[in-house]
Amino acid sequence: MYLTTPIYYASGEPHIGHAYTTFLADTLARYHRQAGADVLFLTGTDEHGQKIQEEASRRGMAPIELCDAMADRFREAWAALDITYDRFIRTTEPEHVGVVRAFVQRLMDRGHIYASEYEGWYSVHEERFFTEKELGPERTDPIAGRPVERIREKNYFFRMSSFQEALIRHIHDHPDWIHPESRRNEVLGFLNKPLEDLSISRPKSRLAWGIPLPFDEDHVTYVWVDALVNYLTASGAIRPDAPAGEQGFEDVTGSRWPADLHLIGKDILTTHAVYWPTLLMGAGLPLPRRILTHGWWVVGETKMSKSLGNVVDPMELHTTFGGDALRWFLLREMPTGGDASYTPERFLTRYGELSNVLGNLASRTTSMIVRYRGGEVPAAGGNGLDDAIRAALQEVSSAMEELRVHEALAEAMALARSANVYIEQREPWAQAKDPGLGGDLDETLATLARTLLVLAALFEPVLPRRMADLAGSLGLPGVPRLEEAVTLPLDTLSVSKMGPLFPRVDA
Ligand code: ME8
Repeated sequence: MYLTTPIYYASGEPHIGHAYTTFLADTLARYHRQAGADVLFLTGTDEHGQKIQEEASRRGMAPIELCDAMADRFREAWAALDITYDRFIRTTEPEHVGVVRAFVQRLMDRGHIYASEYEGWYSVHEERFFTEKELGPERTDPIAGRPVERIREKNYFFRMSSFQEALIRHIHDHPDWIHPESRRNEVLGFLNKPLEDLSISRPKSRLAWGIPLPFDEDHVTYVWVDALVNYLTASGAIRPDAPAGEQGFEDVTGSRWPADLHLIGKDILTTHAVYWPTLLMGAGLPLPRRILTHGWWVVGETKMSKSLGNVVDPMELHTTFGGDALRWFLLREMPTGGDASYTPERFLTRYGELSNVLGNLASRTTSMIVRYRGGEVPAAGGNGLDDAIRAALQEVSSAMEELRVHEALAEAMALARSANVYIEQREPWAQAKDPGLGGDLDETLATLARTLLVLAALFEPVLPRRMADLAGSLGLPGVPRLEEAVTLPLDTLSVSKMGPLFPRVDA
């Protein structure tokens, strides 16, 4: 299982949007590891191009200094948020630079690249081209209002247009390739118009911060081509130093290519579902197996933006509520693939589910086992929640396979709710008072202990820290895998009292 997040621009700090995609990837990675898969989970930073060069100069830094600092910021955030990536890629790494150069050379050798003139309205101040429409009647740049010039420059172009038919066919032949369906339709709509060729270079005289083209060192690779290739670099499929013909383009067996799943936000759908697959077709490489596009986090009803000053800092919520609670809120609140809104009220409501349902169940169960049976789980036949457990396992697994992560979490929480109802019905405190009901009490406690084990395994992908605490108070060295949670003999547990998993926080 090879899954990826976007590589985030090294021009800004990690925010809650980046955290969402990365949590989603981490939760899927943990889920598949639990199921025994060999997982490669990739994330990283996108470090070349105009955005980075401009931000570095604004801060009076060299581009690489900015990238070093930002790559550290992302790695620190992911460490604090318990992200278990296997590989953090930086596009300034020598290995990646080599793969990008080999990749564009390969496209050139196969006849898919040509040089041509690009002509457009260029703002020297903004260092970018604007379309006629963006300029308006005044012919001034829409950002700073300065004059623009008509310039012509040499660019290299990728014959993207020649892969239009093949891409449409691929989308039709693989109905699940782009998930969810609304995004698939969006891409098909885009492909209704003729596809243009893609400019894949910038003259170094205008933009120096990029990977030089191997066949013309005066030009650097367009940052999106550079960035997309990261997925290939990390797969280990391409060996740029090998002689031509042996670099891995002909045969990817033995590498992790193709990726099983690219996770992206809807802002970068076209680059991933049009540029990337056509570039891969040009290089003669297999396409990624699936692309999951998720929606947008807004704050209340407003877009999150630096200029509005409403960017939600994941680290602040992490400090107050813990990383697990943040992860739970983001993954439970956003229907996977859709949009969602952050408000402090919604956050507290979702947090309430953790403390009132799951946390409450865990503390009631462990304290009763300690109080009534000295921490040992009684051997008892029968399990009053067998059906509920079986149903939860089934529902969680099909929801995860179908990338309905929010529903998988709802199903797991439903099992915790059923267990709380079971406690109310069985009234173990009454069973404990009546010596004649000892056998019933044993069954109640054994049922609850088994359910907690299963819940620990089910929730581990989304609540890794708290579930490790829970496993600890059941006397286990770590969270059991699902299979073990179902079969582990209960007399191997040794239960101790625990503090609240999700303590009350004063709003
Ligand atoms: O686009 N809601 O990087 P980037 C949900 N470097 N997700 C959000 C979000 C929000 N408000 N804001 C950001 C780039 N994201 C390129 C990618 S990949 C080869 C190159 C998430 O730093 C979401 O996953 O702008 C989105 O696609 C990504 O961050 C964009 O991050």
